[in-house]
Order: sequence, then structure tokens, then C-alpha cells
Amino acid sequence: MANIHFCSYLWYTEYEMARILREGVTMELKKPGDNGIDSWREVTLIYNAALKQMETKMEILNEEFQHVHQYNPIEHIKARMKSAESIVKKLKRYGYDSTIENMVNYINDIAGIRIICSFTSDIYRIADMISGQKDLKVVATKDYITYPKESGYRSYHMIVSVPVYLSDRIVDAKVEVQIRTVAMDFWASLEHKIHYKLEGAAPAKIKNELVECAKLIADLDERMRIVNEDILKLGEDL
Ligand code: 0O2
Repeated sequence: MANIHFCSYLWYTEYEMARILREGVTMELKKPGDNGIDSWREVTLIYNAALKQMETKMEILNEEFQHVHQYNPIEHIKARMKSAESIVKKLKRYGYDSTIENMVNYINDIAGIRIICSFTSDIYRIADMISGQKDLKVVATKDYITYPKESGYRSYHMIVSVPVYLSDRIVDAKVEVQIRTVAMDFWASLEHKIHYKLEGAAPAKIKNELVECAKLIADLDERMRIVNEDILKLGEDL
């Protein structure tokens, strides 16, 4: 059995890394396979299962929230598995060989779920709800809303470890959760397209314009959040 350490130093602070190593988060593969195909299939199956679980969990949380508060914090959810091509590209960018072991160790977003909300306040509410789920382990968070990226990118990222129950064992699989507003998602989709189209070499004029648009979007999100709160208060006063 190949015993693959299931963590990546790229995401973790030294403290988090020490904890993960201590707790020994590993993924045990049954069939390492000479050509890696069996391992690839097995890994894909495990990540797919983890993704399905996260998707279902989010749907349940949203329905329960609607039931209790008469309000849906989640507009919609997108789940995707990273393509083999993107995984290989990312490994190359990080300077690692394209092996199953490196993929499991160093790529955190093989399975990814994107949760789109109406308001910035919903983002933190959902992040808290995820953190509160006892069977999930939050291994890292990146708050690109409080600290936007240089590109202007805003989103809240979490890496969660999801236990996958197989017929003879339980394995933990990482899922990247990206939480953002509709407006942030609109910006990110367009910027992503431009980034790929121009292979990361967009002219400064376009980059600056995108940074400006990101600021406008952040301002819009904040104003919409305030309008929503005012509407809710009006409802309470009636
Ligand atoms: P793709 O094609 O969307 O899958 P790490 O995951 O920590 O090893 P990484 O990938 O630098 O390292 O982490 P980060 O910065 O949190 O980015 C993870 C994902 O967030 C990216 O995956 C993008 O989907 C998204 N993202 C991050 N920065 C930007 C940005 O400036 N613009 C847009 N549009 N999206 C961004 P990938 O694998 O880079 O790309």
C-alpha cells in the first residue's frame, strides 16, 4: 500500500504544518500501480466522493438556514474536479514532477467547490458554518476579501479535509472551498478568462482597469449589504 502524506506546506503556517504532521493526515492508496493509472482512478474516485459530500453538506446548510431564518445565504454552488492538464501545469509551476504522490501532496484544489452568495456578510456566515461541522477539518484559510490579491481578486478560501468512507477504510481528502459574492464571481470569471487568453501577460492598462473594477465591485458589495440590512430592519419594524 502506498502511504501518501496528504498535506502541502504551501498552504500551511509552521504551526499548522506541525499539527498536520503530528495528526498524520494521510491517504492510503490500495493500488499504487506501475503506470499510475489505477492510482489516478482511485485518487479521482476519492476526491470526487469528497466533493459530492461537500456539495450535499452545503445544500443541507442552505436549506436549514432557509427553514430557520427564511433566507438563503447561498445563491448557487459550482463543483469541479481539476483537469489532469491543469494539475500537471500547476505541479510544473511549483517545480515538482508529475506524479500521483506530488499531486496529492502539493495540489490543494484537485477538488474544488465554489459557493456564491449575495452579500459579503453571508461569506463569513458560511465559513463559520463549515468550520462548525465536526467531521470536517479546516486545514487552512485565505481571506482575500480582507486582504485582496494584487490583481484585485477577492474571495474567501478554505482547505477542508473531508473523511471519505470506503468499503474497508476511511481516507481524508482535501477540498478547496471558494466563497464569494455574485459580484466578486463576475469579476473573477472575466479576469480568469483574460489571464488565460493573454497567458498571464495582460498589458498594464488592462491590469490597472481590472484593479479599479475590483474596487468598484467591493464598494458595490458593501453598499448592497447596507441596503439589505436597512430592508431587514424595515421588516422588523413593521
Ligand atoms: P484555476 O485555473 O482556477 O484552477 P495553493 O492552492 O495554495 O497551492 P494557489 O493556487 O496560488 O496555491 O492558491 P490561491 O492563490 O489561493 O489560488 C487558488 C485558486 O484561486 C486559483 O486556482 C484560482 O481559481 C483562484 N485565484 C487565485 N488568485 C486569482 C486571481 O488573481 N484571479 C482569479 N480570477 N482567480 C484567482 P488556480 O489553480 O490558480 O487556477
